[in-house]
Order: sequence, then C-alpha cells, then structure tokens
Amino acid sequence: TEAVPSLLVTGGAGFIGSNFVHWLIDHTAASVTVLDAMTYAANEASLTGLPADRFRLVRGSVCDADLVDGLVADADAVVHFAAESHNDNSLEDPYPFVDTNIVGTFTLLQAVRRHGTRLHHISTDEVYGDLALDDPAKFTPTTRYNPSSPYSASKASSDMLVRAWARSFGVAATISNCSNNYGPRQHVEKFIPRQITNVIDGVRPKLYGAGLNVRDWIHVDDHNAAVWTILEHGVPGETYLIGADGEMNNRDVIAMILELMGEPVDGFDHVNDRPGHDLRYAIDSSKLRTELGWEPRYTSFRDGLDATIDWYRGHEDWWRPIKQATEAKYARKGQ
Ligand code: NAD
Ligand code: TDX
Repeated sequence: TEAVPSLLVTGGAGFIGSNFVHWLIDHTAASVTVLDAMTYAANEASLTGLPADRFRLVRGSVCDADLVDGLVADADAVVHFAAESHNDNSLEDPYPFVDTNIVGTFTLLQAVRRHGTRLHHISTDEVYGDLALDDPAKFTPTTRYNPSSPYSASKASSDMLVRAWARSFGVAATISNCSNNYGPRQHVEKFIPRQITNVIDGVRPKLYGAGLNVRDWIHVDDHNAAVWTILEHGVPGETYLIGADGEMNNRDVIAMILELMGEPVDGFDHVNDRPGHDLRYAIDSSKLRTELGWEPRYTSFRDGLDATIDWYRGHEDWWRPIKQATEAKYARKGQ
C-alpha cells in the first residue's frame, strides 16, 4: 500500500492556511504538520476539532533554520503560507515583513534544497502592482513585477528567491499568485471581516478614500482547491495565477454587506485613505483552468459573502477577543 503523504503547512494557524488544513483533512488522506509562529494573526481556535492522528501544530518560526530543517526532513511536500500579510501593518512597521516573508522563505528554500522536497509557495497578485480602472488588461504569468507596498515588495522578493532556487538548484517548486480571499476565519483587520463585525457591533463600516479601488474576490476554499491541484499536477518551476473573475469596488462591497445585513446601503463612513493605495487588481487564471482543469465553485460572490456573514454571526467567540485592539489601532490613524 502507498504511504499516506505527510504535508508540512507553514502559517497553518492563519486565515488561508487554517482553511487549507481543514480542506486537506476533509478532502484527502494526507497527514498534516503545521509550523506557525502564532503571531497576532494566528488563532488556535481555527485548528480545533482536527483528528489527532492526522494533525499536529508546531509553534516556531520559518526563520528558525534548525527547526525548519527537521520538519522538512520528515515531510513529503511543503505548502508555504506563512507570512506577514497586512498592507496597513507593513506601512507602520516593515521589519517583520522583510524578516518572515524574505528571510523565512530563504530559510525554507535552503531546507527543501537539502532534502529534495517538493515546495508550493503561496503568493499574491499584489506583486504586479495595480491597473487603471478602465484598463482591459488583467494580470498574467508574464506581467512585470511592480510592487507598491512593503508587504507586496517582500512577497515579490520571496517569489524571486523561489524562482532562482528552482532554476539554479533544481528545487521542485511551484508558485501561485492569488487575488483577494474572503471566507471564514479571516482576521478582523482585513476589509470584509472588519465591516461585518462593525455592523454586528452597531458601528458604521469604514471605507478608505473614495472607495473606487477594485479587488478581485475569490472564496478561500476555491483558492485552496487550486493550491491542491497545483501541488498534485503543477509543473515544477511554473507559476499559476489563481482568480475567480470577482472584480468589485470597495464601495459596492460595503453596500452589499450593509444590504445583506439589513442596514441602509449608505450607512458607512469615509475614512483616511491608505498611502500608496493600489487602484485595481484583476487576475487572468486561464493557464490554471486550461492546463490543470481547475474551476471555482463559488460563482456567486453575493452568496459567498452571505455565508461569510453567517459565519461571523455564529462565531463571535472566535473574533471578539481581537476586535477591540484592532479597532483601537485603526482609530489612531483616523481609519
Ligand atoms: P494571515 O496573516 O491570516 O496568516 C499568516 C500566518 O502566518 C499566521 O498564522 C502567522 O502566525 C503565521 N506566521 C507569521 N510569521 C511567521 C513566521 N515567522 N513563522 C511561522 N509562521 C508565521 O495571512 P493569510 O491571509 O492567511 O495569508 C496566507 C498567505 O497567503 C500569505 O503568504 C499571503 O501573502 C498569501 N495571500 C493572501 C491573500 C489574501 O487575500 N489574504 C491573497 C493572496 C495571497
Ligand atoms: O477598513 C478598511 N477599509 C477599506 O476601504 C480596510 C481594512 C480596507 N479597505 C480597502 C483597502 C483595499 O482596497 O479594502 C481593500 C481590501 O483591503 P485589505 O483587506 O487590507 O486587502 P488588500 O490590501 O487588498 O490585500 C489583501 O489581498 C492580497 C490581503 O490582505 C493580502 O494578504 C493579499 O496578498
């Protein structure tokens, strides 16, 4: 009988990583080790209810070379989600972004190189910079890198390291650049959960600037199904863009949240804009669809958003402990 694959998932206590772990347990036979530094962005409650014989959590940093080497030695493949992920934080204090996103990815690359281990690196569409609102173009795997924020610059750097280790050292690595995710277990610092939990608290949603900025929304389960497809069938050295044709501007997203939650659609506040705020992201995912046969299952953003609102309504115990400190930080910046 074939041995059950053993996966190392970095950053598995965060938003997308924890959903990936649940997805793996539900949809595959894999056993999973999560390596997570349990920063402010992690939530141990995101990993409750997982079977002890298939899952374990190791607390530690992807920058810890000895720890990473030992874990990689025991894994059949590594999926690398760990990162500092919030643009606004990267404008306040960029150091942890350089450390975790760049040095952490370097540390992992050295380990998978030593052990000949398959790696999938999770990245973002923000490495490509932004598009004009009326530009018919979308991001493709050949779009020039042009990051705007310390966060996106650190992710672009990590992608470049992965490409170099694949080409120069033959590391069996794939990369995916995904658009904005939404769904359960996303930190309340992020746009959609911040507004949903504000409305639950009777606080008006907060829109940066005029709010005409467009994001290309994808449900986190669709992202993770694509990651699994790439892990199984992707070609080492290749980059795949993940997106579900979900472009919408921030003002319209807030209006939809308000409407779904039974509030007047104009019941939001304009607050200070983000410095360097990217205008528009848009993903062309045709390579992933054509070559690997992936397709999104959440084709209605409205339905996915409605289900996400239900999740936050039903899991106040998950987000309540982090809500107040998150809002206090925004309040200091007039956001
Ligand atoms: P998140 O902030 O919710 O989770 C990140 C996790 O990484 C946390 O659990 C945190 O504790 C952990 N972590 C941070 N530093 C670490 C370190 N040094 N060592 C080990 N673990 C560490 O982020 P997310 O939204 O789930 O994003 C996950 C990945 O997906 C990131 O690489 C991000 O760049 C990428 N991504 C996110 C989106 C999105 O819309 N959220 C879109 C595209 C790509
Ligand atoms: O309160 C808010 N009001 C608001 O208008 C917040 C928190 C955000 N915004 C705007 C800024 C963006 O245009 O909403 C949009 C989405 O903001 P974020 O949730 O901070 O996401 P973004 O900056 O687009 O980055 C996200 O997608 C790409 C993730 O956080 C990244 O990790 C990922 O790489």
